Amino acid sequence: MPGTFTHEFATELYNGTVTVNTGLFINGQFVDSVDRESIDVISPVDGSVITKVSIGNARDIDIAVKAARAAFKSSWGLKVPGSERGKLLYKLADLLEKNADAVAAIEALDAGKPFVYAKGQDVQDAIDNLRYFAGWADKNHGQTIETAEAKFAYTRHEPIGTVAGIVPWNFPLYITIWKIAPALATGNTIVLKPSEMTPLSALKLAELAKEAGFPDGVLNVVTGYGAVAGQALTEHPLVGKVSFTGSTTIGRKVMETAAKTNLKRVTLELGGNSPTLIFDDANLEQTVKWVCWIIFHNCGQMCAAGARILVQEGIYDKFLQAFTDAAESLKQGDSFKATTQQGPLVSKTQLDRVLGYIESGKQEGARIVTGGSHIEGPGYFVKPTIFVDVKPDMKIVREEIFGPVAVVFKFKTEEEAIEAANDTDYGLSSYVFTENVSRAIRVSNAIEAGSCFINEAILMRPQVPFGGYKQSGYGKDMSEYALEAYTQVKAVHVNLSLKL
Ligand code: TXE
Repeated sequence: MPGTFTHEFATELYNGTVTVNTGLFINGQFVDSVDRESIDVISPVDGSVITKVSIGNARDIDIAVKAARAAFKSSWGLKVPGSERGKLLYKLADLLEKNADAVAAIEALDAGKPFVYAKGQDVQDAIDNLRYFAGWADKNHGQTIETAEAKFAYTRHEPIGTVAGIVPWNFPLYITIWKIAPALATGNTIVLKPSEMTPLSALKLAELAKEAGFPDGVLNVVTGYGAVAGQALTEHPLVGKVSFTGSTTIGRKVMETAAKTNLKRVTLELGGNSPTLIFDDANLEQTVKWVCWIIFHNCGQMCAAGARILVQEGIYDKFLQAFTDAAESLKQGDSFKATTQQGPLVSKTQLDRVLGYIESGKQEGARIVTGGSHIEGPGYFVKPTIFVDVKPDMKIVREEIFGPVAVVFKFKTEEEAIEAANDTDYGLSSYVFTENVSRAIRVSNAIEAGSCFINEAILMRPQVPFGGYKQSGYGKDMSEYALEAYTQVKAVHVNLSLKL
């Protein structure tokens, strides 16, 4: 029998008991993995073991995919009208809202996020996305096309079948919803593979989906290692599409595997190394607040983090001082305290990776203005770090650090800033701070990235597409554009005259 994890919270922000089923969720039931193997779930706050969850292998994936395929044919897909699918998604959103505190507490415990953000951002954004796509479920129509006298054609937006959602650890619940909501709204069934580091919120979501009344097999969750369960999903011949969010290295591999097997469709949301451009006329006080969010929110573990900060020479000194003061005042620590603004990195591996980048920055001659070290203790906390005296070819400039580390450049002209902003293999997001509207639009048009935020940070909305240019991947999450990624268009030609 699969286990249950129970945790009692008695904290400043949340008091209550949460339970999470720790088996695999396949065909509407929590079950043990075939091999009955499990993995430790580690707290990033102190390195302790929170619980264990089952880990699936290729055989578990096969069982889950076949259950999802059977559900697609018998009780979802073209069998259930969009309006009914929408109702279930609304119900799931309502249940998530009802359980928002408990789910946020799970996310805070598992990923080390401050509870305030886990609830106000991750869980709330997940609810908003579910409702947005619930509304689309009965509105994703095709077209009627006149072709000749007594002839016409029409298009149908049909689901692909069974899709796979492979999810990382930085926004475990929120990114899970990016996959589930459009997939189910458009009539697909799904097998989800959460990150092995943060599996708990997806398992809780599975329990809520069962309570909402989704037919068995429509939504399945197989926790496990990427190289085993994730790889098996991308190889499986009954999976018609993979939606992947993770590293560029694994994204490349997912694409290769999809090409070598059944040519399944692939959408990839990979890393980034986004530029933040600050012009002389920017509002200093507001810009500093936004920039702290852009690079330090979620401890910098954001694909859209604007880590390369380009500042015009006239405002450079004032900005650097104010930004340094703000970074030094960020409060790190206990996720369940109202004052905590920053948690730890997600794992020891991520801590070592980020410290490795900081070391490489020092070795290559960049100068640390503040931070630059691990905060002593059992948790994976790193001080907010700012580098200056950086050169375009340094590793800390070229690669995605994925931690609370900013590199700050000085520039003179708009042209120079645009060139530096685009000097990267990535193209996920970008940020422009200026009070000159013409410049804001001109610069955002010139930046090679899938998003540009003008005078604000990464505040994503379900109505707005998100996805990269260049090696940040392709395909969009959220918005009407995401519907295309989960449907295939059939053209039906009709001859009313019956004549040749
Ligand atoms: O990512 P992986 P990691 C970037 C960020 C970070 C780096 C490494 O720079 O430092 O990637 O993080 C699953 N087939 N991003 O190693 O390995 C894995 O189990 C199928 C940016 O954690 O790409 C997990 O569920 N799946 C990113 C997911 O892929 C496989 C968010 C992501 O893990 C697999 C996370 C395989 N062969 C990291 N191997 C973003 N875009 O936001 C692993 N996985």
